[in-house]
Amino acid sequence: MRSLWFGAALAALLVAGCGEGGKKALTVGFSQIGAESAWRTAETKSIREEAAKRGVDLKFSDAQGDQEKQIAALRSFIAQRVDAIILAPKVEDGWEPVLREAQRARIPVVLVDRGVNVTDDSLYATLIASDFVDEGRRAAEWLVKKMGGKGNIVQLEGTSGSAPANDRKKGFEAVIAKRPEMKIIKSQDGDFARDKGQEVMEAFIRAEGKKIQAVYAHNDDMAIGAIQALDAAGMNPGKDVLVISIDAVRGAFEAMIAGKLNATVECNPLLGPDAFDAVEKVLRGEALPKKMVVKDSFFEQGTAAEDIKTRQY
Ligand code: GZL
Repeated sequence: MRSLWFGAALAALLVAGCGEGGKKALTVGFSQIGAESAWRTAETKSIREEAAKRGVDLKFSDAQGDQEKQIAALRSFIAQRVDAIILAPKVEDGWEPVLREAQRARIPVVLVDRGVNVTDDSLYATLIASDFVDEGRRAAEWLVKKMGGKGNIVQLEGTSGSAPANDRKKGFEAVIAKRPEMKIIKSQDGDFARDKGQEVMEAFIRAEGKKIQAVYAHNDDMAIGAIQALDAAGMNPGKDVLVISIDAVRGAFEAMIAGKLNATVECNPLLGPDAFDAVEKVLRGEALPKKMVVKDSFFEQGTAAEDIKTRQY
């Protein structure tokens, strides 16, 4: 009789932990940087929605922009023995110890949206991200054409130490370096944030004033902040001062329709489906490429009113 009860209890336990169709539901830890930009919010939404769609038990941690909190979150996921971890690493350095702990616990880590510097790339299953160097290059090539190969540019950089800031700077400056009559007269970290972008742009205007002929912002949020500063200074952004940025969030299309932003290089944040495909593949023991490059488009003022109708973020 006793074994009958035991069997029923075990069956009930097994069913409780299963998704539909009797398969055990996955438990995945997601360490998100924070909510610094519209892009970040769109990425979080994509991951949460995809987890819900697949019946994944998602343990979500928002680090409020603090890498130490991200590392603590990963240690907590390891202690909870999650099946896999998704990590959006704020900066490139400082991850090796905690990634080794995950590897020792045999918990695969999928990187989304930003890369890491490690001595051993077996510490993560794959990186799903855009090509930030190419994004910077495309922004520079557009400016070279628009400015006729000459003029003064100011650069609003993303979070210092982050892969997108490092690579968007690298790609952009490599193109401008080949143009002796184009000069980056100011460059500073605006932390991918709108208010910081406005603040840094105000400082640039105090220092350089009308010498500024173009603004390159590493994301739309900082560009929108810079546009507010240029407007306040009566400098006519989008006309007398060209403004180009990266992300292609809804606010960028609104700024282009208003004639204040000239162009934006897309950086697609809808990484949920690819992230969970990668998690499922690595848990099935399938090999993954070390990097999966996200495809990005390019948008200019002239088509913004049409383009905005089909934007998903
Ligand atoms: C890019 C992402 C960047 C966005 C910013 O993958 O890491 O961080 O370009 C966001 O808007 O804050």
